[in-house]
Amino acid sequence: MSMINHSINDIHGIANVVDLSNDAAANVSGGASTAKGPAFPGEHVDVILYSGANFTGRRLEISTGGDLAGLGWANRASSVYVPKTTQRSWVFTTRKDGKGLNFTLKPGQGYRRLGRTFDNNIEYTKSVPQPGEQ
Ligand SMILES: [Ca+2]
Repeated sequence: MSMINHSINDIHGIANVVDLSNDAAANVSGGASTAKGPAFPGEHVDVILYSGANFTGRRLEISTGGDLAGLGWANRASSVYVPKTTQRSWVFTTRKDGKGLNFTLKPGQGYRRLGRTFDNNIEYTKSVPQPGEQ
């Protein structure tokens, strides 16, 4: 357990944790023309996975969690975003059974660049209650 915690802390240290809930969202979506910034679809999209860092490359919009291999997205995401319209937090794990190393994003949060533990290494995602919910 201590090793897992250490790894997650390490990831937070090297990854850019991006809180897109406020002005940062506008900055990202209006950023470099080469980057496809996060869309804000607002309807039936809970999570957006991007094959490249900085919300670039191919994107996968999902609203139902599970094994990403079935969508052709196992070990592929390099940046992730949970739109602020999403009602729950989402957990991302390195194993397709939902175990292994993991991190959680609240609505409006994303990772511009996943650290080495998670880059191209997410196999499963699911929604989880927000803190304080049952
Ligand atoms: Ca990738």
